[in-house]
Amino acid sequence: ALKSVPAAPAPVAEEARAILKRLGVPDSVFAPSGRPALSPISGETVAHVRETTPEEAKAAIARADAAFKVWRRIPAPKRGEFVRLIGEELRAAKDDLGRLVTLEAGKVTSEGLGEVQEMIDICDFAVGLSRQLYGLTIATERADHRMMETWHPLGVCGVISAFNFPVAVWSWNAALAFVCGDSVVWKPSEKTLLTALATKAIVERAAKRFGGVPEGLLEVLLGGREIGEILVDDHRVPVVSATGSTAMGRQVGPKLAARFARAILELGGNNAAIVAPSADLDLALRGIAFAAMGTAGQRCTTLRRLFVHESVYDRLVPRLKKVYSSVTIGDPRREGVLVGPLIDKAAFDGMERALDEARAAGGVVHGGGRYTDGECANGFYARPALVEMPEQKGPVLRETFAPILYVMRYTDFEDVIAQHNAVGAGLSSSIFTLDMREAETFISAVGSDCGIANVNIGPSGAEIGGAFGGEKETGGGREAGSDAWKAYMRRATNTINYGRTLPLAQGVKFDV
Ligand code: UN1
Repeated sequence: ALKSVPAAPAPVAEEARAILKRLGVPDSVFAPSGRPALSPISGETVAHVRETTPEEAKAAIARADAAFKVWRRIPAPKRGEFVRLIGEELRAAKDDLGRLVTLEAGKVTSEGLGEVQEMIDICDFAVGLSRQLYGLTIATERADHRMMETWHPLGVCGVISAFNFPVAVWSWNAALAFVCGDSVVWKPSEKTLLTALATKAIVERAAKRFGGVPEGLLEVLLGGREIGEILVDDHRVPVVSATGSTAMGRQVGPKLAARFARAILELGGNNAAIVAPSADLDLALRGIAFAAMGTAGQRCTTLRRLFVHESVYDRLVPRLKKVYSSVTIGDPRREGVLVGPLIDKAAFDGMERALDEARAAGGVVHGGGRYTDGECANGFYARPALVEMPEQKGPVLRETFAPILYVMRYTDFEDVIAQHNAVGAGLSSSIFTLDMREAETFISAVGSDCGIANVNIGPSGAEIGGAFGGEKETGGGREAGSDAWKAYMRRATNTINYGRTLPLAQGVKFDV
């Protein structure tokens, strides 16, 4: 029976259109013949967005290339001032943009707002970075010489982003690219055009306040894969940062390699956690629940595989099952809802297929299936599934972008590390243990092979201060914090002779 719930929130399309207006998205971007922008909350069409034609895409890249040639001459701390203003505009727009993320991507309210906070955080980081694009001074082997490295702007930076972090992923790339002196051409997911348009309007406000931002510093290409391909194939784009599936990366990576462009790839994850005998089980339970069910299992960093030591399995897994069966699913705008809709039918069908395969492989499925209560009838809401597997095989070995957690028992620590690493992807990982030998081994050279390895927190929800990305089929790229900025610049090594002779390196003699 339905619990007594407050009146249904406002119709999705109306609310989204009001936000777009408030955020300053012009009517000219919409056209009846355009691509429908849907909300996964209700399946409603919010608007029809005019798509970018191939000719327009090429013209946009040309404008971005011209903008780069102006922008690279602006001192980096001044470029940082522009990003500071973007951060200010994002602060002012946080409620609206966060809500639009909820409406368009289906994230629950706090996660929609959290996504915008992530944008603000990376802007702050980039502002500081704009005064710290340091190169080294290096000891030379020659007398009266100096050797140093200089970091220069690189060019047009292509950004291809996915529906699940429709605006934060753009910001990790764009905030760095802008302070590094690059222009940006952004191809957002065709499933999240509205948040992209809103972001563009916010950046334009910052540009107006800054004054002197060259036209074309941020271009947005709206459309499907063909439009993305134009960006990937264009020789004026020396670096492309692409977030999405490993299948997408397999297309994009070789194309970029063929023209010697730089690729920053952030692809699939098949992230695991190990629960060791000494684990704090209360803490592990919360960590696992958020990492596995948060964002309805649609994060690259979502927890998908759980290895539980046999000595704690019967204490942890029944509690986990309880959490799974009682988690609140529903309209992500409602207070208390933790699991919103999947992005579309294809995502739901993929989940069902994986669960069938898991059953065929001997798995016992708890939960799963479509949730259609009340106002959820028109979206693709799924009950999160916890699947007890006899071993790691079948669908456990790949990423299904949905809330499925495969649970397995383990006995031996070395063996579980081997199993942990025995999948294609290498994005994020974690261990719950109070044993410092296990914890340190897990994050050591012989432990997790992932780009992110955590202790006593789940694999998802990384802060922007660290470099974000992973190894193997995750693509090897790093975005956001630490020294990820270096991928957006080119490095020149400079050797200066301030003497009167010409000593050659390696002791070579060449007297003419
Ligand atoms: C993604 O799913 O593409 O670590 C990125 C996290 C977020 C980013 C996820 N900060 O879960």
